[in-house]
Amino acid sequence: MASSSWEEFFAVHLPPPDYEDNRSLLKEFCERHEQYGNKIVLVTSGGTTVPLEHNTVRFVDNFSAGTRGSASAEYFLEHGYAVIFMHRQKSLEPFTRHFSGQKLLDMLDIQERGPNTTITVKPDSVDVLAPILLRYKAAHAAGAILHVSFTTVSDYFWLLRAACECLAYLGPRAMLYLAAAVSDFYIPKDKVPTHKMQSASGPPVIQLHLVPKMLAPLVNLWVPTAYVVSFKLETDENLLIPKARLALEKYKHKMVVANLLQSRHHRVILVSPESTQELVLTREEVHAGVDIESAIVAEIVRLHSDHLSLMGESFSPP
Ligand code: PAZ
Repeated sequence: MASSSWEEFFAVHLPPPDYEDNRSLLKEFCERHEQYGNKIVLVTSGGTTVPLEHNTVRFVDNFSAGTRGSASAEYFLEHGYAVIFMHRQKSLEPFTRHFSGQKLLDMLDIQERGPNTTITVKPDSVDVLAPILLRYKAAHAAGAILHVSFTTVSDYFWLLRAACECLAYLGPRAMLYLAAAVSDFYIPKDKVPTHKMQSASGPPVIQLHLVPKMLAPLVNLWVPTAYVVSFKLETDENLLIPKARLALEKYKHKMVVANLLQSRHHRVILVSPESTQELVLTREEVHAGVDIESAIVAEIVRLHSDHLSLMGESFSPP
């Protein structure tokens, strides 16, 4: 499998159609919060696709639903961060994640009385809906959250770099929390057919190439003073910590949140150059619907705050 450099990747793959609009939104959001002296976290969430055709009918996808990212975004807001929520289109989003499927409709009652139809929240659902609605309204009224979305792995990288360009001005007050499941493989643009693949042409031979490791330019060039947290997913426990440590040594960022596919919603390990800390939910907590993201975010916020105290006023914008 061949691999290209990150520069080559950006030279070959065009930005997505909504790129300039998103860049303006990111710029406005970062400038506003920078002025107020706020901390901003970029939360990436959900999985990227690898299209098999330019007019895409089929694509390679991954399992991620955006549970981790959408829950984490809510906890960062609670800790006073402004949040750029960069997510896979149609994956879970903060606040609405609580009402997926038919849940919201099941909370409502409808009365049809002639021309006057009224819709109300069922009395026993008010206690569930009210606190979430209040937090949602407060975040939006304060302009504390910006949603931007991607679908393909190439869209993801364009958006990630655009966000980094804006976040660089915040120095260490910017945090990157890279929870999205980003494909390690892709098909170079010139190898992707324009139209839907035809079965009449026989079984297709698809060669995947290695995606360049974007964490290297991100940490060294795009946001060299930001607090960068990456995520590492494995399915083999024996690989998890060694690979998290390898990533830290290679990219020299602040932390890797390591998790296994099978247990990711109740167990993670926070790996930093100095320490390894396991966070595990008890059976009772899982049963009670406690989000492990509450503990992950609380710990990372604490470490970020320690880091900011250490840095003092030493940062000057690029
Ligand atoms: O979206 P989700 O909650 O189902 O899964 C979260 C996750 C496993 C994608 C995330 O915790 C993670 O590990 N992201 C990085 C994956 C990777 O190694 O590329």
